Amino acid sequence: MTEKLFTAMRQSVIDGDPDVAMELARQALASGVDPLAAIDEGYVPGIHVVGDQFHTGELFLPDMMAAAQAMQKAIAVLEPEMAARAAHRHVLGRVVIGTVKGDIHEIGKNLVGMMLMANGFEVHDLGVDVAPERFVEVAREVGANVVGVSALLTTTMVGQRAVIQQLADAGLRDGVKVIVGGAPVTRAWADEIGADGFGEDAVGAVAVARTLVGA
Ligand code: B1M
Repeated sequence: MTEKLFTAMRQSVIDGDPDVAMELARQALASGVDPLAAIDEGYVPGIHVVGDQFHTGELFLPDMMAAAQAMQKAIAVLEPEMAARAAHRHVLGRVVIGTVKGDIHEIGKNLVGMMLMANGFEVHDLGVDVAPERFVEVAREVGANVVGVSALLTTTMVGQRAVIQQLADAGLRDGVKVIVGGAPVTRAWADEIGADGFGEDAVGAVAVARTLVGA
């Protein structure tokens, strides 16, 4: 039953059909399916198929946009339940998260933010196309212990280095741990730019964040 639901979720993203994607998310909630499992095992495999087909030229940018929209609409249905599960938890740390300047990919970053929230972190999400100065400004403003920087393009990954550099220039680097992630990001890249942690996926990002704040 759940497998059937996940297969339909995957297909709704491939079809770029937000109505079906949202309806399936509602069905998942009604039948007590873990919202994170619905995202990871239902919708995410669908967006990966779309990405691969875009890469091979079988699908085009409008198809990728429709798929992303279907996925985001479904996640919006699941989000209140994830937030409810996170309520009344002890705050483990303050995280400022965003996608680097020049990059508008937000689905993975949103998932990381939601997972951190669900696991007891206070999360300040700056959105996409975020200038390094903005990461610094908000990190200072909220007293962040962790800054999370997402990048999905090989051309924008350098923005992660810029955020680390600007945190250092602002004298905040000692008190702020930096986690980087995103599809093209590797542990070797994280080490090269002097990040404190690398998250391969949302679950990995939470594990790294917990370690970095000593939780
Ligand atoms: Co774009 N895009 N896209 N795109 N897109 C990719 C990334 C691409 C790999 C597709 C491909 O060619 N196969 C390719 C990048 C190639 C490269 O540089 N290596 C690509 C391209 C080329 C582009 C454009 C340049 C296309 C064009 O205009 N010609 C353009 C760039 C726009 C820009 O940013 N300036 C573009 C645009 C778009 C859309 C707007 C259509 C849309 C984004 C919509 C949105 O986010 N609102 C889009 C999409 C949807 C994708 C794919 C299909 C899916 C990305 C996604 O959401 N994945 C993607 C192909 C792919 O990844 N297979 C592709 C699902 C998500 C759950 O995974 O984001 O990897 P991901 O996040 C994971 C982990 O990476 C990690 O945890 C997450 C959850 O498990 N993670 C972190 C992410 N951030 C983290 C931060 C952390 C820790 C872990 O710590 C802080």
